[in-house]
Amino acid sequence: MKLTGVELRHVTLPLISPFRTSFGTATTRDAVLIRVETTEQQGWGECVAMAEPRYSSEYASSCAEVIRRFFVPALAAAKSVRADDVAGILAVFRGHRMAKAGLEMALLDAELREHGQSFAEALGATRDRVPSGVSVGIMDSTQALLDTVGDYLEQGYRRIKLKIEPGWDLAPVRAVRERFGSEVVLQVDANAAYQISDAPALAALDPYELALIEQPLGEEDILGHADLAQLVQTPICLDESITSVQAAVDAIRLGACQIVNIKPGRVGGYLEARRIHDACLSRGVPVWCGGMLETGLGRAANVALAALPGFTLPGDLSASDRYYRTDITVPFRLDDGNLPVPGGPGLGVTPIPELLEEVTTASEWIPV
Ligand code: OSB
Ligand code: MG
Repeated sequence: MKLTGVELRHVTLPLISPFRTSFGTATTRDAVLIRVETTEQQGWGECVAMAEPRYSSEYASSCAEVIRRFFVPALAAAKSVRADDVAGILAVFRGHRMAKAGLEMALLDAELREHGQSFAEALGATRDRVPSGVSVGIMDSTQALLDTVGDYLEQGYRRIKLKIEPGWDLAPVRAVRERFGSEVVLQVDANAAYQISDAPALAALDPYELALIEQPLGEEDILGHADLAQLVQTPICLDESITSVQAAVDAIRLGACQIVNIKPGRVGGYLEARRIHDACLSRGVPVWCGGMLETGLGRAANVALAALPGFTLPGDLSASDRYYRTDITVPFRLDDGNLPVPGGPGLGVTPIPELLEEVTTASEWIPV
């Protein structure tokens, strides 16, 4: 297929409730959506970078800039481009993985629609539904946290993840365990808020039988995580540190993680995400699908990815109403704690024009 134009849409969706992590508080989801037009089809992508460079160095408007200025001209120069070629063509540009991932996703959607194949089929999914986990932000009080967690458990979520930071770790974990019991699958995510000298505070979580501790230390601190893994019993899982299949293989070999969070945006796309899945599966390392508060577009692709056989732990894939009163696609709903894997061509969902219009703050057309 030949790329004939790209539309970038900046959207702002109000969150149902503020989402507080160790790196900041979000009350809205500001994202860049990407629509590609090819000679045969159109396709949608979602860039997962957030409004500010706190979780990652990329941020929404940096992605729009690098796509407009460098990526679209590079792809336009190719006579014909398949989704499989995108990463190779863009490899001359360093980094900017979230921007690359969003653009590749849109081209993959267009290509699969052309061939009548779903994301799930193309990626190698082996299931038609995936268990749904929920990520719970830092709260002002333990009572507020218990109310929130209780509500999610009642809705059927299969796994609870608590955001933690120094000073909000032992107390919330203990309170949730005491209130809801040991059967609840429980894990924590620090978003790089700790130092190796905090090992005793993290080891204090050992008695609570957490499934994992996600990204306790800095993004680049691979050896620190390997050292920490010797000091705590809870398995270490990496998120921010895993930027490629190479990074994943190295971290595993160095003993820095026992579990891997795969986020397609963070690693440069769904095709690299699948390679990480394959590498982890062959090494016996469990993986799960991370989330970035995606709209229905990114969620559709994530659910398809999470249906691959190596995704043996519930992902950060919640129903649309955990995030948004009104999603831009047909909303994803929990069914007995699972989300259905879309079966239609491409993503299997598209933005509903009126709903998309309502949340669009700016749009630009990049002709090629
Ligand atoms: O670290 O996993 C993270 C959201 C935004 C940025 C980083 C993270 C998260 C989440 C939410 O934990 C996951 C979700 O439900 O989409
Ligand atoms: Mg995380």
